[in-house]
Amino acid sequence: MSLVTIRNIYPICTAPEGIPLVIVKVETSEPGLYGIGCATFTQRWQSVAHTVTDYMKPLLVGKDVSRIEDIWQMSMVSAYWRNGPVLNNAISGVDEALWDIKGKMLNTPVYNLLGGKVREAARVYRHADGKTLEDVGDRVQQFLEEGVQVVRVQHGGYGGNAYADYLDSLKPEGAVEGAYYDPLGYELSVTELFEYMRNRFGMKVGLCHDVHEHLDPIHAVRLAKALEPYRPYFLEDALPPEQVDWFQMVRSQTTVPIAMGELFNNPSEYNKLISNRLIDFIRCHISQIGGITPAKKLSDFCEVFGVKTAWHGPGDTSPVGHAANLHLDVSSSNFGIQEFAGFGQHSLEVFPGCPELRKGYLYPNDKPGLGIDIDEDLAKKFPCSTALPKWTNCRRPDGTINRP
Ligand code: GCO
Ligand code: MG
Repeated sequence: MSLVTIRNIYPICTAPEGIPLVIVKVETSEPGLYGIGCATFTQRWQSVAHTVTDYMKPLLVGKDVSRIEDIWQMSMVSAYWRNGPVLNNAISGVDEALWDIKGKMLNTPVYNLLGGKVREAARVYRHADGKTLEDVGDRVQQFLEEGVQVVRVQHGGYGGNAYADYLDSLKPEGAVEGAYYDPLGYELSVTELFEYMRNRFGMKVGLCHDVHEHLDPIHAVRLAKALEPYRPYFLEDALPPEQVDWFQMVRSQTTVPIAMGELFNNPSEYNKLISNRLIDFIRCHISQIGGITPAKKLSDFCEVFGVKTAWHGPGDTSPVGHAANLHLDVSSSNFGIQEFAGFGQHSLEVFPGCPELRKGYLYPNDKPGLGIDIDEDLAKKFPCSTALPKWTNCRRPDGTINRP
């Protein structure tokens, strides 16, 4: 095949489940040959879309589609300042689309370009939450009956604030609006949650929990110590990225497996955590670090230090992003587990070729490239909202903003 070049690049913004998603489509000089990639930063989806149109397109149209590494490196430094969430997501959309194109040109799935399968499917963990401990437990039971082996348990969302009806009594006069929560009440609720789950399900079920950076560092250490007898599968985001040096104390005080990464954009945020073995699972949001190209490098770097992958897989990762996660999952020896928020019916229709979940495992198909497509006409029927998120206006009882 003669030289194939990038002919057009554009964003497709769609919200099949009400969550804004950004997909990038890269069309080539070869009629009918195109790729798609995930560029989803849901809180700033418009900024990513503009970046794709205003900068990635003029930068890359005419470039050789085979030069994935060079295009990634060139895109990363093109704005001089780099490693931010908006630019990284725009780069990810192109990067994943180029891997998709390369697979299509070679008539093979992307996982074969990453070293081939080391497993047939990726074991997933699902999200259980609820109004009461019994509700959370019932949700765990449902997942176990579906064959899921690891469940993330939360009681009242992040910060356990959903049912803290006493919160108003803790606020000062004239408290401004926000997503208030009580750190102490939350911290105590987590040990109650794990006590309940272990009494109901025993010690063999994998249970993880997402602190979502809602505790002061020393209280995060205290919580990790308190959970040790309950043998969590992992404790996630116990600290905000700005306080990761406290992980040394977590490590010295407990053997609770530590997961961190969805908020990282920049290698300098995770390099030392990995090389000093201060975490057990790296959880980056792959589009947040720039796509498959950096994620594969990060996964291999982690393998050297015995750190496993648990890529971010929430509702604000697109099905294309979940497919990209999965091609890495099935081809990485140090894969740990895959977060999977599930696909709604609209998503299944907008994104033909979604990976299939069967008995707790997510299966890729054997189609060339990422194995997933997007129905652009149908995508248009689910416009993205421009409303700003309220949950990130996270506040402690006295009104202090907390990392969300
Ligand atoms: C997770 C994450 C998400 C994030 C969300 C932010 O572990 O899946 O914490 O729930 O809060 O992706 O937009
Ligand atoms: Mg999380």
